[in-house]
This record gives sequence, structure tokens and C-alpha cells, in this order.
Amino acid sequence: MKKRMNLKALKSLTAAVLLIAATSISLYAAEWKYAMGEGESDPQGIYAMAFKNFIEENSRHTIKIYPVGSLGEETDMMEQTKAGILQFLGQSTGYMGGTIPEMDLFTLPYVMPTDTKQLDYFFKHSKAINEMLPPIFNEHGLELLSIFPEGEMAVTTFEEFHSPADLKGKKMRVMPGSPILVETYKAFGASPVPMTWGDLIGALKTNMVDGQENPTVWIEAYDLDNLTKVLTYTGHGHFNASASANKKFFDELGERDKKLIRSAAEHAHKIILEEAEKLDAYGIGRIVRTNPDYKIVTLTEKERAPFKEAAKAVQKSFASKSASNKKILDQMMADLKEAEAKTK
Ligand code: 6CS
Repeated sequence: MKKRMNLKALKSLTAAVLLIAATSISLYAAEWKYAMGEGESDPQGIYAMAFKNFIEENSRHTIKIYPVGSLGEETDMMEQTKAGILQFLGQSTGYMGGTIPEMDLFTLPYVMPTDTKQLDYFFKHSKAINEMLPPIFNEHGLELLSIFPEGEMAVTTFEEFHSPADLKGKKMRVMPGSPILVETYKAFGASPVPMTWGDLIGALKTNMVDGQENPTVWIEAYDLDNLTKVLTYTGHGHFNASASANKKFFDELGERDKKLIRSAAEHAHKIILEEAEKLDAYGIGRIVRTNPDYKIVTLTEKERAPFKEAAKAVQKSFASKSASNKKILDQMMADLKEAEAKTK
């Protein structure tokens, strides 16, 4: 009888301990910091807000979002994330190639398609992104969560250009973290000027630069069309962004929180990909409506030919920088071929 009593007491004690442990885990509430290179209504903000809402609706954790400028320049944020000052980072890929060389994959000229259906398929199924980049991010102390598109690159300048000769000597601002963007605009005949976003508006107003590139949704949102005279579609590139976490922070989480973060990233990725299909049309539509005199030029295939020819050397240069660059570029080309075939 006594023995049975002890066993019963032991069982209820164990159950109580397990219940306290379970509730204490679920009651554990942290505030995680998420910095990004854009504002809350921009594409990176749409992703970040969807990520935040998912985390806060499915746990007791909260996410504090720091839009661009609130914690310094976009260039500082990767270091702050790697140092663990921030738990999450939303960053434009054009700021990352200098630190993670393989990330210049996304700034290569005439590699990414401009067709939104192909892009959607690519960003959902790419082996280069989903299998090859995560271990590379880990080597840099980061845990990759997502990479997504923000729109076709459009070039805004003060004078029309239709050939590399027209760009000779033109000081073209490029995002500051990408050796490939510098090589690209040199190959296009221009004089590239790496510059953070925070310095660009002033540089355009004082003619320190003669032009810049960005997707139309950004050009319109930040009034770049009113600071230049003509917007040119060259078809050479696409603006992409990433979301990642500090690896040490992520690794030290329990399985429940790791799963929560992965699910939040998946949810946000789905939302921004749906949004991304509309961004280009939305951006150019608003520019045409709000700035009807602004000149829009679309280079013909004939006019694009010398730019495409020049781009081949830049693609070769990227692949020659390391075996890893070559391997991931080969995989990306295969992924893009599959995306084209599956979306015909
Ligand atoms: O041109 C730039 O630097 C900025 N452009 C975009 C589309 N997002 C953030 C980035 O800093």
C-alpha cells in the first residue's frame, strides 16, 4: 500500500514539474531586434512586418523593428547583427557582396530575369538560394532566412543614354557593398561611385553623381524621379533583398523558437513574393501619373546588345573570384533555366 502511495506521489510530482517546465518555456518572452535597409511601407518593411506579426501572434516574443536610418546606415547593420547587437537583419543584396562574396550573385548584369513569374518560381525553388547559401551565411555568423525580389532595376540620369559611349565619364552611383556593381558600371562605360543611400539624395542635388539605379517602386517612393530627368530600362538587373538572423542567437534557441522563426520567415516570404509581382507596375504607374513629363526610355534589343556583351566579362570575373562563386553561379543559371521552363 505504502509503495503504491509513493509511486502515485512520484507520478503527480513529475507531472507538476513537467507542467511548470512547459509553461515556463511558453511563458518565456523576449524582445528581438530587427533592423532593415528600408522603411516599414517599402518591400523590406512588408516582409519585416509580416515576420513580426507572425512571431507576435504565435508566441509571447516581440520584435522591435528599426527602419533604415534609425540605427545608422544600412552598411553598419550587418556588423551589428554579426556582433549580436541585433537578432535580425533585412539587407539589400547590393550591400552584401563585399562581406559575403557569393551574394554578388544577385547584382550580376544580365543574369536575373525581369519576368515576375520566372522570378517568383526562382525565389521559391532555387537550389542556389535554398541549399548553397545557408552554409555560406553560417560561415559569416548569420542564419539565412529569405531572399526576395523588389523589382527590375531602372537607371535614372540627367541625360538620355542609348549606348556605353553615352555613359562615358558619367559618375553613376552604385550601392556601396558590391564589387560587382563597380565592375558592371565600368564595363558599361561609366565611372561608378559606391555610395550609401543616405548620401545619394544630396549627391544628385549637387550633381556629385550623374545618375543611379533602383527599382521604380523605390524611385517613386523617394522622389528620385523629381531629382533626375530620364528613367531608362536596360533590362540588366533586379533589386533583391535578404533577411537573416545572428547565427549564435539562432543556434542557442530551443527547437520551438527555431521552428517559430522558420515559419515566420516562410509566411513573410510568401507575402512579399505575392506583393513583388505588382511592385514594378505600381512603381512606374505612379511615376507616370504623378510626373507625366518625366522621360521614360526602354532600350531596344539592338541598344542592349553592347551592354550584354560587356556584361559577359563581369559574369566571368565573378566566377573567377573563387570556386564557390563559380559553383553557385552555375547552380543559379540552372535554377533560372528551370524557372523559365516551368513558367512558359
Ligand atoms: O539604393 C539604395 O541604397 C536603397 N535602395 C533600395 C531599393 N532599398 C534600400 C537601399 O538602401
